[in-house]
Order: sequence, then C-alpha cells, then structure tokens
Amino acid sequence: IKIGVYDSGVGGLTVLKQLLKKIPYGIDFFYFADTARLPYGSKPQEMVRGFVFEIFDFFRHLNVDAIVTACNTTDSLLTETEKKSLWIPFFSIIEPAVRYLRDSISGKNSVAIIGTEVTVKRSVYLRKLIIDGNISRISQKACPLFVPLVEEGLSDSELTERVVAYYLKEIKAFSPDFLILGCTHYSYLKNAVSKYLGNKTQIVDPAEHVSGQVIDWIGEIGDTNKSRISFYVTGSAEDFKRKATFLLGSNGELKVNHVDLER
Ligand code: DGN
Repeated sequence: IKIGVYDSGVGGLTVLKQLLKKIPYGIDFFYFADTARLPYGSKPQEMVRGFVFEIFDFFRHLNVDAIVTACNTTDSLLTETEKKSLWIPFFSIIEPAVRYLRDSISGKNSVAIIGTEVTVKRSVYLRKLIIDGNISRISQKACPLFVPLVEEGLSDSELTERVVAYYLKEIKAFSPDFLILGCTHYSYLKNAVSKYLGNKTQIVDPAEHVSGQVIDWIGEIGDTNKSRISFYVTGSAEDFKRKATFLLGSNGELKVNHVDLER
C-alpha cells in the first residue's frame, strides 16, 4: 500500500511520525515537502490551491493509493466536494481533531485555535466546532512567525518563547480549556506554548488524531516488512535531509529526492 503525505515543509513530519508509530508495517510512505515555496500560510489562497493540485498530480504519477494531508492550510482551502472527488481517498487533518473535541468536551468548555493566516481566515475549525461541537466560547489567532521559527530549528529557543508570548497574550487572558495546534509545524512548539499558557489549558495536537481513519481504511495488513519512507522536496534535498533526520530522530540514512513541480 502506498500512502502520500504532504506539507509545505517539516511540519508534516509530526503526522508522518504518528503514522509510522501506528502503522509500522507494510506501507510505502511518500512524504512530499514543497520547501521551495514555503510558507503556504501567508500566500494568496488561489496560489496555494494551485500548489496543492500540483502535489496531487505528482502523487498520481507515483501511483499512491491514498493521500494524508499533513497541512492544515491546504486542508482548509479544499472544499468537501473536492476532497471527496479525488481519484483516491483523502484524509483530512482537521476532521479527526474536531471529532475528538466534539466527543470529549461539552458546550460549556472554551477552545482556542492557532494556525496560519490562511487557516484562521478560512475558519474551518472554528465553524465546525461551533456547528458540530456546540462550542460557543471560542477564539482563534494566526501566528505567522511560528513556521519560520520551526523551519530554522529554533523551536526551543528564547526567541520562540518571546514570539509565543507576543502571539498568545490574548489567548492566555481568554484562558481556554483546550488549545488546538492548527498547523502541523506548531507541534514542535508544544513545550513553549504549554509553558506559557499554564496547566489549565490542554493542548490538542491534530497530528495525534489522524491515524485512526487511515488504519480503518487499510484494514488487515498481511505484509510484515517494515514501512518504508521516500522523501520528495522542491527545495534543497541536503537541507531537508539534515532537518528531517533530526526531527524524526532517525539513525538511518533518509532517502531524499529533489523534484521540480513546474514540468
Ligand atoms: N504546516 C502547514 C499547516 O499545517 O498549515 C503550513 C505551514 C506553512 O507553510 N505555513
């Protein structure tokens, strides 16, 4: 079984890591990172929609059997109809996190969402939680500097702590019961964010909720070979290899290929 996973950069590795942990056998994972065109979250919506359909075309050439989005920004930009009418199953990152919250909290709870500018503008989490989850105490905030900080390897720096305080000041005052990390890059900032917000706020990482539906779709796996990963990046392969080796905590040599999408 071949599964395509994509993001603009290293953020989606958090999703890949979860998938590998929960489906360690029998899968060929293809991880695509559009590093040459990162960040997605601050670019015009039509432009990013164009990028994502190019990525889907690339996955079509690789003959993947399903696509898992590891990018909230592009998940927010696609309509339900577009997701359903792809030639293979498409797994959303937003949907499972919303379901988790809907099932585990009551309308009395408060929720905050952080994400890229596009994700916040599209407000998919917000709308779904209000409509499906009956949540009325809800707020959201775009944190555009978070993605570059993570890409630069600065997740655990003092600079990040200051940027976290700068963006999350109002959210801290709102003191939500739950905070959704609505961008896969933000998983790397979990420590800094929870240190700033304090114990009252439970952090929800959507990357941890994606694998369930994928596992249901796969069903029984007869193949006992370890799952394999191939990486494809539009920017520097060397640079990505270095970052991904560190972030995945990998001790083997990662196979990273450079690709040009504008064929
Ligand atoms: N990691 C992506 C997300 O989950 O939205 C976006 C990163 C970016 O390109 N800004």
